[in-house]
Amino acid sequence: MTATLAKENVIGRPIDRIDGRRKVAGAAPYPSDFDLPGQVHAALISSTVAAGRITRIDRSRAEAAPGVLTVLTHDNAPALVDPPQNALGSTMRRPLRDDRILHYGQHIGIVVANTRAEALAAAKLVEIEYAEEDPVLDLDDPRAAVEDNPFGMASSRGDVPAALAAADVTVDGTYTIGAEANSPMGLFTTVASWQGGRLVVHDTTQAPSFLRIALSVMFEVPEENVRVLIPFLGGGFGAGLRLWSHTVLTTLAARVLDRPVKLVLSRPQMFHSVGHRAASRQRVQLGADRDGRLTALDHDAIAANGMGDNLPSPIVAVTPATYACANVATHERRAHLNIPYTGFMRAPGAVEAHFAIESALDELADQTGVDPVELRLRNYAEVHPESGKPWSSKALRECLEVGAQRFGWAGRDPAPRSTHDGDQLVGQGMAGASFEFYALPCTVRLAVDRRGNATVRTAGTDIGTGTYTITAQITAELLGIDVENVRVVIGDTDQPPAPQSGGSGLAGALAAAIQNAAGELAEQLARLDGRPGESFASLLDRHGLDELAVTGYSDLAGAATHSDVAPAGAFAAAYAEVGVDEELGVVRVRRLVSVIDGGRVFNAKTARSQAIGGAVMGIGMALLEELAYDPNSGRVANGTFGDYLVPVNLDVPDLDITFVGEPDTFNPTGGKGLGEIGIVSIAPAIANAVHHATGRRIRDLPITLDKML
Ligand code: MCN
Ligand code: MOS
Repeated sequence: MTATLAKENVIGRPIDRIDGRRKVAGAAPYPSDFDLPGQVHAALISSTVAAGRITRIDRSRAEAAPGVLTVLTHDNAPALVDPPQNALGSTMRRPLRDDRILHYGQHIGIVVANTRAEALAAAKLVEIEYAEEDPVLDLDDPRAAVEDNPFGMASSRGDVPAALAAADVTVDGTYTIGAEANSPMGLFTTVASWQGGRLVVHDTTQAPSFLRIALSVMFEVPEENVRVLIPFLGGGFGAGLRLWSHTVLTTLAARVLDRPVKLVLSRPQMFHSVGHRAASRQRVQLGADRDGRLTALDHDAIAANGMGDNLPSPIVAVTPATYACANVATHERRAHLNIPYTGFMRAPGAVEAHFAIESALDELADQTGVDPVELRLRNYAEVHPESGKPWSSKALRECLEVGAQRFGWAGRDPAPRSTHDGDQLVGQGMAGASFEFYALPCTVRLAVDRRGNATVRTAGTDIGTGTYTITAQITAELLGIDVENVRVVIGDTDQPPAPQSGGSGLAGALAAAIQNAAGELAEQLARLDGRPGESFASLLDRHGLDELAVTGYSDLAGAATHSDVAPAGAFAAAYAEVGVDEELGVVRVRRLVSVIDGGRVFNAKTARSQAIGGAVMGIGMALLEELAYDPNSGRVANGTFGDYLVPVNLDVPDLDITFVGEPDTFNPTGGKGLGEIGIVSIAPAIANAVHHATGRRIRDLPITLDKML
C-alpha cells in the first residue's frame, strides 16, 4: 500500500486463474463433493406422463425397502409457503403442491435412504397411477394458452405500418429456433442440513443471495438463519439462475428427517429439472430505402413457457436499441405448454432476437445489393435510439471493421454459390450484436491486515467465469499490492449480498463495489496519516491495528436512471466461413472471427475464454442443438450426452478472437459484462454464410442436414 493506493496494469493482464491449481488438483469442492456427517441420500420420483392428475400413490413397497428412511409425496409432505419472485421476475410453482401433473419429469416425490443406491432402488417401487391428459407440447398447438405482452416488453416508436407500406424494399421472414438445453457438465446437487434452527445448503446455484431469500420464505426461517454455499460450480449457463424443485425437496427431506440429505441429479434428470432455452418463433419485417437505410422494423416473438410458469422470454427486449430506425415496433407473446420448465440460457432473448434480425438484414443486403457490413454501418445507432442519449461506450463500428479486416471480407464475391472447394460449397456470412446493460446492487467487504494481505468477501460466486481471479486482480491494482496477497472468499451467503452470476452482470457490479470499497479504505487510511510510500503493514503496525475492514457497494442500475449517458452493454461482430457438402447436407464451420467490445477487459485470458465458450455454444445453436420431445409422453427423448448433440473439437475451427473498444464511461471501473455477448452473433453469421454458400436461406435452427437436402 502506497500513498497513491494503486498499482499499474494488474487489471487486464491475462494471468492464470488463481483457483486453477485447486481445480485441476481436485481440491476445489463442487456441490457434489460435499459430504456431511450423518448424511443420507435422496432420489427423486418423477412423473412419467406430461399432463393429468395423480389418482393413486402407494408408497408402501418403497417404505419397506432396505435402508429407506422416508418417502414424501404430495399427499403426506408438510406444506410449504410459495416462493418469492427472483431478480429476473420469475417464481416457481411450489413442488408437491397438489396432484396435478404439468410436464414429464415433474418431481412428484422424494425418497431418502441410507445410501444412494437404496434411494434410487426404492424410488422405483413407489406405485403411481395417473388420469392422463393429452399434452400440449408444440408452440403451434391451437390448444396452447397464449398470453399477449406478459412482461410489458412490447414497444413502439414512430408509425411502423405506414413506414412499411411506404418502403422501397421490404423483407418479411419467420424464424424458428428449437428448444435447447444448457446441460452444464456438473450435475446439479443439493446437500441440505438443518443445524439447530439454521439451514445450511450446498447447492448448484448461480444466485446464492436469491436462493437464501427463497428458502427463508418457503421454510419460514429468518434469512440470517439460512446459509447457501457455492464456492465452485461446474457450469450453469443460466441453468442455475432459477429456484428449482429438487433443491426445495431435498431441503424439505432434511427438515423432516433432521439429518443432512444429499441429492445429485442424473444426466437425464438434468434435462427435465433445470430449465432450457424455450423454443421460439419470430417474425421480422423490415422496410428500407434503396440504399438499405432502415425505415421500419417490426419484430414479433412468441416463446414457449411451462404450464403455470411465469418466466420472462426477453426476446424483443434489445430490439429497439439495435439500429437507428425511426419506426420500430415489438410484440411479445408466450405459450404455455406441458414441457419441463424453461429457464435462461446464455444471452436469453438477445441471441434469439439477433438470429432473426441479423438474418433479415442479410436478406435486405441481398435485395438492395448493399454489402452486409456496409448495411449495418449505414444503420448504425450513434446514440441510444430510444433515449437519444450518447452511449457510455460503443465500439460496434470497430467490431464490424476489425472483424472484416481479420476475416478478409473485402475479397468476398457477394454472389451466392460463387465459391467451391472440392465437393464443398463455400460461403461467408457475418452478423453484428448489441447487448443490454444489466446490473444489480452488489456489496463487498474488504479488509487489509498487518501482513499486507487483503481479503475480499462477497456472496457472489464463480461459475467458471473467473470471478475469483478478476476479484483478486481488481483489488490488487486498486490497493497497490500483489495478486498473491489477495484472498477471495465468495460463494457464501454469510458474506455480503451480491448479484447472481447472470445477465453478464456480476463482474461489472463487483468491480464497482470493490472500487467503492477501495476508496473507502483510502479515506480511512488517510485518517491514519499514511506517509508517502508507506506500506499497509507499517501503517497498521504504527497504529497497533491488526486489520482495517470496510464495506463497498455499487448500484449501477440505480445510477443509470439519472445518468446523462445511456449505459451500454457489450457489442460484437462475427464473421463465419462454412463449407457445405451438398450431397450429404453437412455444414461445417471452416473459420470464425469474433470481435467483442466489452469495455475495459479485467483479464484478457478469462475474457477470451468467455468469447471461446460463447462461440462454441453459438456453433451448437446454429448446427446441432435441439431438444426433441416424444409427442406422446412429452419426455425429452434425447436427454443424454450421447443423443443431445453439442459441438466437439472437430466441429470447432481455430477461433480468431479480438477485443476492441475503450473503457466504458458509466461503470467506474470501465468494464462491461461480456459473458454472453460471444454467442449472440454466431448463429446468424453461420446461417448467413450457409445462404452465401448455397443460395438457401434457412430460417429454422439448428441447420441440420435434413433442412439442407
Ligand atoms: N470479464 C472480463 N472483463 C470484463 C467483464 C468480464 O475479463 N469487463 C470476464 C471475467 O473473467 C468474468 C467473466 O468475464 O468473470 C464474466 O463476467 P460477466 O460478463 O460479468 O458475467 P457474470 O460474471 O455475470 O457471469 C455470467 C455469464 C452468463 S450470464 C452466462 S449464461 C455464462 C457466462 O457468464 N455462463 C457460464 N459464462 C460462463 N462461463 C462458464 N465457464 N460457465 C458458465 O456457466
Ligand atoms: Mo446467464 S443465461 O444470464 O446465466
